[in-house]
Amino acid sequence: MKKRVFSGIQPTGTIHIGNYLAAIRRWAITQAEHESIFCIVDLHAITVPQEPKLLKAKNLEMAGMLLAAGIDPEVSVIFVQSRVSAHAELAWILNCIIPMGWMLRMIQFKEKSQRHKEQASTGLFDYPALMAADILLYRTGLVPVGEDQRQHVELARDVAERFNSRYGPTFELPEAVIPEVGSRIMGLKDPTKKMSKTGDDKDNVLGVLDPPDQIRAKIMKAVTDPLREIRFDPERPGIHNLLVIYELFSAEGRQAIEQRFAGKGYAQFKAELAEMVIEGLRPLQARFCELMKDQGYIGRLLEEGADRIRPVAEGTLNTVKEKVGLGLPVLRGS
Ligand code: ATP
Ligand code: LTN
Repeated sequence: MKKRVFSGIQPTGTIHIGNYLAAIRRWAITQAEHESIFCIVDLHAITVPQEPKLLKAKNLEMAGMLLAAGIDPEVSVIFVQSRVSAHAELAWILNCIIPMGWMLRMIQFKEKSQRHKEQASTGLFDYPALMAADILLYRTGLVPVGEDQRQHVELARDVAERFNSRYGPTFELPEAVIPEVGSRIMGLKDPTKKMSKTGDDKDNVLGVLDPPDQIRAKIMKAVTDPLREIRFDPERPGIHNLLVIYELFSAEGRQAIEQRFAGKGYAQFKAELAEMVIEGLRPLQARFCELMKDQGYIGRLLEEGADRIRPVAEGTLNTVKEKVGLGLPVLRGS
């Protein structure tokens, strides 16, 4: 049976190869297998401070990136989260059935709030409830994401089960779809932490729009280890991460890659990896530049996407309100 696919990406920071390999590229490859919906989550973006003048432009830029990566607006729906108000409304209702204890277990909040200390907003804490609303509004079956989002998708599933058992069958139970390889691309400078769009040292992050010279420089500076042996070994996070990136861009098997670099030095491996990444990203960068020349077109696509999907979201929201008992009873007389 065909399931609905939904995923989201924040319109913030540098779009990096972790976002591309674990999320955007896979969305494009599998989009025709199911009904696919991709959302640029600007309401999630404002959980940390954003420059108001830049945020709208970032929405367009992210849409340009999704299109450049091959997401076809004839096949999939692309839209901006804040253009469909049912997301925020359902998030509130879900807030009222999610136990605090579940939210307190969310690892991403613990990590991100560390960075922002006492400035961390209530929205940042509540982020998973909004994400659950995104997913459940469309009766989503499959949620393709990177490893860092697994816990949030599981929360969405738990919320769906809790709602269904309290109010009767309403939501589909969603499942995370996480790639076997590359579900967690690590930082180039600190390969013990995931590469991240925001708050990272520039040299830690390989941006999909980085020009060739920058890609070369960042990869050459990437942290490895003193062992000088080019082998897939998760115990050696630096070289392992670079090999995984090579594997994903080359589509070669692990054995073939290890054989190719047997007895060779890290410098040669890194140089070849850089060229592989540069060539892999070249068509995407060219398409992105082309698309960004006509921002009116991207804007219209996003509005059409929101218009197409809004009735689905509102349909679910109305069912939910009815079940929860919000609004007025049907009154007799005028
Ligand atoms: P931030 O670090 O600011 O939270 P982000 O890089 O995690 O940003 P998101 O917009 O939150 O970017 O995530 C978009 C998608 O990219 C999600 O599916 C997420 O799981 C995936 N993703 C993010 N970082 C990585 C990574 N380092 N490796 C693999 N996938 C990743
Ligand atoms: N929290 C996600 C982005 C996101 C999302 C979603 C992903 C918001 N809503 C719904 C999947 C489904 C992140 O990548 N940080």
